Amino acid sequence: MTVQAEPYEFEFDPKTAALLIIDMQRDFVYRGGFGEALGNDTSLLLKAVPPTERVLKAARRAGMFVAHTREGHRADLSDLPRAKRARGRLKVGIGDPGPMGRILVRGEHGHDIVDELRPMPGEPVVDKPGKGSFYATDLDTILRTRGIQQLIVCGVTTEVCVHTTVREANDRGYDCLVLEDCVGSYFAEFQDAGIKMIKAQGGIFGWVSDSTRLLEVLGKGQTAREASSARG
Ligand code: C5J
Repeated sequence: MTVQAEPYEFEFDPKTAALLIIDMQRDFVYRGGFGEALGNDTSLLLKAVPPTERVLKAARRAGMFVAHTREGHRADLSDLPRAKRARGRLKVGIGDPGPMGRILVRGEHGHDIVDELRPMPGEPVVDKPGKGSFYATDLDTILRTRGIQQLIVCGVTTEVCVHTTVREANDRGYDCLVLEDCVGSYFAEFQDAGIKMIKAQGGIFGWVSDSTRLLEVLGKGQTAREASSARG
């Protein structure tokens, strides 16, 4: 399949491409969570959810492998580096009781994935203590075991966990397509710069497209498969 993208078209086979949805967690995305408590405008993240939901449904229909990540820590915070805990001099930070349970602690309501994008059985959920999805996780093993070579990336936030993951993936030999309307930042200027950086210099970290352009080709693939199975 070929998706129109920048800096040039992105070619992928749904059998060896995965949809990777990064950190679409209630605490980052929903009103009343940790992100908002820090003074951020969560609407900039929430607007990435509906297009991501459409892409998720299409990817499932196309039989693509789907994986989700969540940023967070063990309840005893034994995997929370001192530097990460101290950063920001926050009054209420990681591990403290927050509006949706203990902040960024696994098992808490706010740490889990938003209702619209709830993982289905068979879709791995990778818990990560850092910003990158490959650091201190088994994501690379999971992807390589499935023969995945390309990643279609959605999630939050664009310049933090999405960027770190795309850079890590790039160094590990994966081709990444980032869907511009399916990633979000609390800062409009970082969204803009983050997207530009990925596709600069001939696609230094990967490709950029959007949900509309991807859905067009996933939908066509679906139609072709249905027609060929109807023909027997
Ligand atoms: C942040 C993330 N922004 N998922 N996490 O702290 O991007």
